[in-house]
Amino acid sequence: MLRQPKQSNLAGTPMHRLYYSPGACSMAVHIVLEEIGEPYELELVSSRGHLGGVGTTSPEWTAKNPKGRIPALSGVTGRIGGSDDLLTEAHAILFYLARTHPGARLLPADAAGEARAIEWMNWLSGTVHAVSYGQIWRPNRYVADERDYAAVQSKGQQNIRGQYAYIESLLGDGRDWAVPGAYSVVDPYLLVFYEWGARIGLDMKTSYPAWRHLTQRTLQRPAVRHVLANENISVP
Ligand SMILES: N[C@@H](CCC(=O)N[C@@H](CS)C(=O)NCC(=O)O)C(=O)O
Repeated sequence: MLRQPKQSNLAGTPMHRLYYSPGACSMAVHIVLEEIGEPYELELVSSRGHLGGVGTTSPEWTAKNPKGRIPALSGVTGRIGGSDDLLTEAHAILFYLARTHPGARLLPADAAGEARAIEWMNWLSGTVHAVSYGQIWRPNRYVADERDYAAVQSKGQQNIRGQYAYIESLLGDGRDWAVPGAYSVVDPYLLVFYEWGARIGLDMKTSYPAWRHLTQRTLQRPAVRHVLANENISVP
């Protein structure tokens, strides 16, 4: 059963609730909520196996978010992807949180810088996550016959290797953060993909030195350490 969201925080505005699953792409949103430092609630919706709460494919969850995915954030005016006041899609949620909390400086203020952040987010969510990790972890989305799963997974592994080499080449140009100049919502999102790389058998420690350097800088942030401990995720 999903819990009823609390109505408001002390300022009378709705308190956000993040629907998340440990180590999933929702981890980037969890980190950004911590970076912002305002109270929020968490509700676990398992995206794989049974980690607790309801599952992403359960009727309780799909009634709320027909896409059957996490992350989702409650307390955001309007409706497109899910139920009233529920915002779906990691990219949308990360940008919403950054824009509603400009003091946290989680996105560049200028149009070109913001477009660079979108350039990262769109490719990571639409290609690396949806296509390549979809092929590896959800081959059933691509082919109906289980006998074809191994071929789809193998192609996904090949796609990820090419995409990770590309990420390494981008980060290897001497920049400090993913969007050069400052930490942004893209960095915790990239951390998710770094950890996933280890999960699919890549040697993240030695094969991607520039990415590893960025990850080590990201791991120094208290908000990041807090969330990794909370979700019980270790990063190589
Ligand atoms: N386009 C969505 C994708 C979200 C997504 O696929 N999330 C995964 C966890 S990382 C999920 O909920 N998987 C559950 C499932 O496919 O049933 C986004 O970027 O937020």
